Amino acid sequence: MKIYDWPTGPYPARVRMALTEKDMESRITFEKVDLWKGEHKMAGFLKKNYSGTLPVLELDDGTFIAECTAITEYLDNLDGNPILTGNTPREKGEIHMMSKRVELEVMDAVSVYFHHATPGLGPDVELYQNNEWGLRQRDRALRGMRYFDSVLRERPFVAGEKFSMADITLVGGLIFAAIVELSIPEECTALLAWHEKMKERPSVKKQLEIKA
Ligand code: GTS
Repeated sequence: MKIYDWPTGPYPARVRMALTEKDMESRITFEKVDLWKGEHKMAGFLKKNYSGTLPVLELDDGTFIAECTAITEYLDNLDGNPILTGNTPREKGEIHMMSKRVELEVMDAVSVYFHHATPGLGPDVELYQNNEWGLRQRDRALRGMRYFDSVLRERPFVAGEKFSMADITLVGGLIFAAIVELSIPEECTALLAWHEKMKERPSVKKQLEIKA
C-alpha cells in the first residue's frame, strides 16, 4: 500500500501515528506531495482525491481512500484487531463521535484559521481567504480546547477509559495548533496533563521527531 502525504503535516500525522501504534509501517510506502508547491491541487492529484487534501491511501488494487477517519478505520480493521476504532458497537460509536468532535471543534477549526487568517500555504495556493472567518474558527478551536479539558477531567482518554483514534485526532489538532502558535490555555490543566502523557507514547514521539 502507498500513502501520499506530507510527513510533518498534522492530518497525515494521524495516519502515521496510527500505523506506529499498530506496528504496520513496514506495509506502507510513502510518497511526498509538496503542499507548498500546491501539488495537492493539481489535476493528477485531484484524480486520486477530489478534495485535494492529504493524506490519501492507495491500495494494491489501485483503490484510493482519502479522509483520515476512513484511512485509519481501514488500517485498523485490516489486521482484525481494531484497537484504535473500537471493538464493540458502543466503543465504535463513542470513538467515532469524539474523533469527529475533535475534528469539528479543534483540528478543522485550526486548519481554517491557518488557511484564512494567516498567510497559510502562500498566495499561489491560498486563492481565497476570509480573515474574519479564520479568526472565528481560531476562537472556536480555543473553546474546543476548553471543552476537551472538561472531558479529560472526567476520564483518562478522549473517548473513555482506553486510548483510541479520538486521542490521536486530538494530538493531530494540537500539532496543528502549535504550528500556528495557538497555545492550550493555561487553565486547561487536564488537557495539558493529558498532552504531556501523549507525548510519551512512542507513536507521538516518533511523529514529533520528524523534521520538516
Ligand atoms: N478532512 C481531511 C482529512 O481528514 O483527511 C482534511 C485533510 C487536510 O486538510 N489535509 C491537509 C491538506 O491537505 C494536510 S496538512 O495540512 O495536515 O499537512 N491541506 C492543504 C489544503 O490546501 O487544504
